[in-house]
Amino acid sequence: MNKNLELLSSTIASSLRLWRGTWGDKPSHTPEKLLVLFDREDDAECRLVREALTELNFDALVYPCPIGGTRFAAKRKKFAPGTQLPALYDPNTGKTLAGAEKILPYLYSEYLGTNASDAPKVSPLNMLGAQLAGLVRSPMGLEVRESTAPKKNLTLYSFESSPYSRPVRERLCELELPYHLINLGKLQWAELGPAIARPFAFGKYEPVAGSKREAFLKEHGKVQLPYLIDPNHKIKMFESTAILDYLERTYAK
Ligand SMILES: N[C@@H](CCC(=O)N[C@@H](CS)C(=O)NCC(=O)O)C(=O)O
Repeated sequence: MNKNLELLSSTIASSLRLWRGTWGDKPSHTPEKLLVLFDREDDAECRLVREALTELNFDALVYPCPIGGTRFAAKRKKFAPGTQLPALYDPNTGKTLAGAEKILPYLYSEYLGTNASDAPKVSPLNMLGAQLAGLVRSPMGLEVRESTAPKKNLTLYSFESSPYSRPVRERLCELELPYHLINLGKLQWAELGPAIARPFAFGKYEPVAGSKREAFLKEHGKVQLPYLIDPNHKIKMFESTAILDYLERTYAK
């Protein structure tokens, strides 16, 4: 897809969700062990769960399950039997849940200490927005494409509503590439906008002390998403279009 159209439709998708999955400032306690998510990028219920993961500032090991994909079928059987997506396995509690209606209240009550009823709802309105967002991006991130399986998991720094990160997640999904998703949701107004222009950061940008964003800035000298690490080819890269090209060249058949 043309680069500008890609960005426009990804921005429309985020707008249809009213930019849910942007802020990562809920005072949750971080799960000790990484959550495992069986996910389909362009699926409405999966989108609601990924939004919650950003908002709770959680990371996850994502096993993409596009339509027609079979790469993680055995893993699913082990961790999350059944076929419903999204499916979440929480190694901290040993619980497996399938469907946003079960996963969202679980995450909120387990890690935010709120009533399960305070969690985002799988309401008709939320589902409509999530489905329309999917429609705008369809068929990207929906159906499997032939690919080479990586030996080691990739790592992606992203946040759910990021218009630049979405196409990368879609490509990872289509190619069934498992990845450690590190969500760097926004924690303050200074972080709104693209990396090259922070209209609300008056003066020098200072991330919140002790945050994942602070660690990222220390390591890279800037906070810009998406950022991909591929340990299989010793690759670390910024820039969504370069990442998409790299994934295509390296893994698509
Ligand atoms: N040209 C870059 C632009 C990336 C970019 O600006 N990403 C936004 C998120 S959508 C960002 O990093 N914003 C700064 C922040 O979140 O702190 C690309 O295509 O990857």
